[in-house]
Amino acid sequence: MTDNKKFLEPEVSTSSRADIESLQAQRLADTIKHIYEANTFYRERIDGAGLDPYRIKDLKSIQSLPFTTKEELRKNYPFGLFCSPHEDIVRVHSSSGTTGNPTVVGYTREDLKIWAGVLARVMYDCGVRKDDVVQVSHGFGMFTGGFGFQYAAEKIGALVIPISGGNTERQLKVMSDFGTTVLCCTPSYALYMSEVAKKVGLDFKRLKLKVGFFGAEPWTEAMRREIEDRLSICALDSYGLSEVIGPGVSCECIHKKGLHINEDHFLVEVIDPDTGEVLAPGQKGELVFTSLTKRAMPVIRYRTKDISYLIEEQCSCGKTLARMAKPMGRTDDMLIIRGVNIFPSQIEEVLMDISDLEPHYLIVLDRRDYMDVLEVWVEVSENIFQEKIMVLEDFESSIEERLYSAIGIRIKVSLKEPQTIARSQGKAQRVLDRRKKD
Ligand code: DLL
Repeated sequence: MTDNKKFLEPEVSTSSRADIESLQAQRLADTIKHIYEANTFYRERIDGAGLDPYRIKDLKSIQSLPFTTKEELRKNYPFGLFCSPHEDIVRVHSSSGTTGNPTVVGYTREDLKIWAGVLARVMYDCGVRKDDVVQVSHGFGMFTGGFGFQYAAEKIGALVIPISGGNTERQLKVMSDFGTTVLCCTPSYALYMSEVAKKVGLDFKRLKLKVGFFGAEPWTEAMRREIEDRLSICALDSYGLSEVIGPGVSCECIHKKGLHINEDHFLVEVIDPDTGEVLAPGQKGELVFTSLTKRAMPVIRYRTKDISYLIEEQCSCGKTLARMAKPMGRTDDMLIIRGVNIFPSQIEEVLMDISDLEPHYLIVLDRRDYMDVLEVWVEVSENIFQEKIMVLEDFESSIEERLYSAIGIRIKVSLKEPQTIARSQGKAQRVLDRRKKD
């Protein structure tokens, strides 16, 4: 691996649409044949769809297969959808679901290499090299964040610090003493780090940090500005999910104009979440992925519940791989209040643009008189907290107006003292649902 290339694998990253699609079609055919021969669940599905698994010629044939849902993965817990013999599987991870059985994913040795490869590719293409010091502050364990970035950065040859999440003061000391140049964690944890840094008197401008790969949860452009400003870093969005492989499915380049999808390994579709209809580029809908090279646990038309759209125009970085817009949230996080659909990210975008508010908020859902009510708790900064009650009440009303004009419904805002809303060291919990199940 030479270190002066622009892209790690330019032959893939800059290939023509025709070439990438022909590679995808060939890999799709291999995947369908593999799962047909290896797993009864898939054999029945393929037979049920009337598809000949030995005659998959083009990408369109995928559309005759049904979608796969998280519920189906759960039903086949833990190893029911594995398509490689037990002795070939060397690792399992699982999703961070909080209800029911988690979804378990398996990897062969080759799958692990692919995973490290796709994530190394996007990191390298953003400038990560052998002489970098990569601090992995994602959790290590069943969550894919920690190990994913660990192996990818090692593949590049960088020095990796597998510090995991938590113990923030130690994170900062390590960052400063070891000369960390690349940070990998959730965006909410990055913000929390900036807060602790302020408390201990650490100035990020004096550190060597240059780029951060932030992901595992939705975050807005306003949050990016906040992180870049506070950490003095180029903040990039990295996306993935354990069912598909983990982090490394897609990632922004330094132009920050959408996340390049590693299309040679993952086939993407965007569908209307209600009808299942496949949507055209530019149309917003649910992301659906089919893995093209994984062996232990391939996924076919996996419904992610993540909302985004595809971007067709070529990126100025020179990569030709398709891009997806920054995911705006999950269909199951969408709130429907008085008939209006709201994503927490829309509220975040408004709040983060208002000075004198801290980037810590909680959306509280309640039910009063059989009606759902939404309230937003948000912290004010120290300087305004000292103000008189009347000033704070006026401030609340002005935020309510801003939310109303951006979202179209009245949302009550409740200002909170600094440091009172729970901080996250992993995925942030943005919604507190207090409605009684009735
Ligand atoms: O969160 C994998 C990951 C780790 C991605 C580290 C990036 C960095 P899961 O725990 O299976 O895997 O959760 C997957 O998290 O369906 C999205 O809803 C959400 N998610 C992941 N990345 C992003 C992102 C990892 N960049 C679920 N923006 C996904 C918005 C994201 N949501």
